[in-house]
Amino acid sequence: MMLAENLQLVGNETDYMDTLSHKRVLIVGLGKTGLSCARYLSEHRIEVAVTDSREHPPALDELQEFYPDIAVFVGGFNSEAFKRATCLIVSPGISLREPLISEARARGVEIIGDIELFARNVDAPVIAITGSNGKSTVTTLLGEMAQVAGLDVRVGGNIGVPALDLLHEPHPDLYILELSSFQLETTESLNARAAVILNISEDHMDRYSNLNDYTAAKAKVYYGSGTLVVNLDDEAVMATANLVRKGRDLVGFTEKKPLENQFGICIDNEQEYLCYENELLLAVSELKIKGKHNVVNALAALALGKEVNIPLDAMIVALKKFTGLPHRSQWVAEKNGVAWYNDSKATNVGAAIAAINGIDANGIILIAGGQAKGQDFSPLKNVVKDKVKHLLLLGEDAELINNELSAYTDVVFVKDLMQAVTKANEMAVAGNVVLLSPACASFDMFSGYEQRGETFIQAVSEVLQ
Ligand code: UMA
Ligand code: ADP
Repeated sequence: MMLAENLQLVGNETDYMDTLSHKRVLIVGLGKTGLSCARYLSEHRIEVAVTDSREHPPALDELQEFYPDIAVFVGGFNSEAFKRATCLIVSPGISLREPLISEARARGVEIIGDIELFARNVDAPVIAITGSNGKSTVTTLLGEMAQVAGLDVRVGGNIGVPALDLLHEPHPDLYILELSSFQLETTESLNARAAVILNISEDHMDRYSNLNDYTAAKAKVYYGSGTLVVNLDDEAVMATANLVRKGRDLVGFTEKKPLENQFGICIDNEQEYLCYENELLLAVSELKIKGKHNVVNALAALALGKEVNIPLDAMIVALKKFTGLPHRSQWVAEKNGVAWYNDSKATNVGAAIAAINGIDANGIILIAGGQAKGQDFSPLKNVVKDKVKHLLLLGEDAELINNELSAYTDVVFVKDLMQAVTKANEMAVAGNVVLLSPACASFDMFSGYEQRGETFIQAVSEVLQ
């Protein structure tokens, strides 16, 4: 496609597969990622073994059906397989602090992840997107912008389709990857054409020692020689970018009026506009996605798209159409002047703060709780004090949230989402908004945030009948 001519190709180390073919490769983890690695390496005739600590990992049946010759060790990590291996490909769900992995590292065993394998074999420009919140929204939006522009684009990574499953002929014009800190831990050579850390706030504190440790993993998205796209309003992002920058191009986005080479918000005739430098691009009121955080997400997508020469007019067409993803500040219903929103994907405090701030009402009835993942809930105090009228808490760590917030709002404990919705319906008066934005992971009560969101939507439809 014609725009591809403007896109520089990133590094392509086909020799790496040769090197790998002389190693004894152990894939650690047999979920989506482990399966994608087994599939990719088998297709390249590289012999592998697989191990998973779970008795029946999700991809076991598929692996055994399609790759019956691959040795598989489940129901615990097989220490003999680790001792034999000279290269480990570790799935994102497994901490590198796992003792058998640390021991392997001490023996000089190569340790990589699926994104590193992708990076060593990719054949077209990559845009890499990480951050504590907003990744899936920006990744999807940018994918839609590229499509409107007529690019052959493949979108994947943490958002769902494992990156290696995107690597097949014919080569596309562009890859867009959502990357988690877990995936970045094992990634050194991605060299994205443009990369962004959207924001940094506490998440996964049950896996990292502290915020620095977590930030260091995210910083790897900027490794290489591509453009650094930065959130000018986020100090942690700026500090991280400045550490790795070394004279490279930097493009910024901000909630303020933009300066040179920046995307931001300008006021014209009392209306807010998305802007590039002085140029007005689109009135904020024309966006279908709501809340300041989503305006910032739109600016981030514009900044990334510009770096791979997606025409501004195509990006604006896509922006106007984009209605957002399910489970992210998703409008569910309105009855008797009360609006109901599902923000089940808010699995950390930063996300819940953004969702609450994004709602244009003071009388919010907030439903929150689940697994805390070691987070500090105190940053919620101010928004809860200002905007949340009742806080309905459920799940494993409800008490922890209560300890931080009970001084700032009325707290009610509920046993499940049905009870939360019933209670919220009794409490709400016209003008209020009921928001599910849990600030916690869902795995104590649900299979994931999708099931939690769907359960909420179902409960709302039953209660409002
Ligand atoms: N696990 C074990 N033992 C093992 C291997 C895994 O108990 O031997 C557990 C992990 O601790 C984890 C779960 O199994 O709880 C899944 O881990 P996995 O590495 O097998 O995950 P995959 O199925 O390969 O899915 C991963 C991402 N999951 C994680 O990082 C936990 C998916 O992101 C991603 O879509 C997929 O690769 C494709 O790239 C999901 C996620 O929750 C959506 N990501 C986290 C987030 O967004 O907050 C980081
Ligand atoms: P991620 O993929 O990083 O989890 P999503 O785009 O799926 O991000 O959004 C998850 C939640 O994070 C949303 O429901 C919303 O509450 C919050 N959120 C989205 N964008 C931002 C942002 N730019 N800043 C802060 N919070 C955000």
